[in-house]
Amino acid sequence: MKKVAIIMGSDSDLPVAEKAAAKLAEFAVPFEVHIFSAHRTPDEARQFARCARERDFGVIIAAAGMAAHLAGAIAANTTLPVVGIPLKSKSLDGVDALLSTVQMPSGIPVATVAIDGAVNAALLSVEILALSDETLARKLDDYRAAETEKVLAKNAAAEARFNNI
Ligand code: RP5
Repeated sequence: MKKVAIIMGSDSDLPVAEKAAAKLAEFAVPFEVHIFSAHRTPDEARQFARCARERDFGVIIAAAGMAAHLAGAIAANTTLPVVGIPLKSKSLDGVDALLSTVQMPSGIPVATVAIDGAVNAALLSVEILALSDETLARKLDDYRAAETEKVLAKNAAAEARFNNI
């Protein structure tokens, strides 16, 4: 199976990025974690992106906050799918990173998830890998069914409490 790379701009991004790592581990998808910054270590970020396909990665998740150019800078240097996670910041609540990540020019796509949306970034990566992996596709079906059951159980509890049924 191909690997997923989780790249983040700073170690201060780890609390969110770790949620993507945990979700990938749940699906037994192999991954690597790296801290490369589009601004502070641009050469390392570029080098990683350039070699990612030959190093057997299938998807790159890029998480960054503030003027978040990491996902775009990675995408500029690879044709692997790049999933961008805009991270919440103190001053602008993540809207800065959201706009920096989502507003890519035509030709260099970044699939941007919600602010701090690490779980969806991981799930989207699993879905991409599952295009060529039936076992992974079945795991996704099972996961979705289990999530649905959880919500239905919450609904049943709320109905029992408030609707006298
Ligand atoms: C971004 O700047 C990083 O992705 C991080 O979210 C933000 C702040 O970084 P630190 O100053 O906490 O290292 O590049």
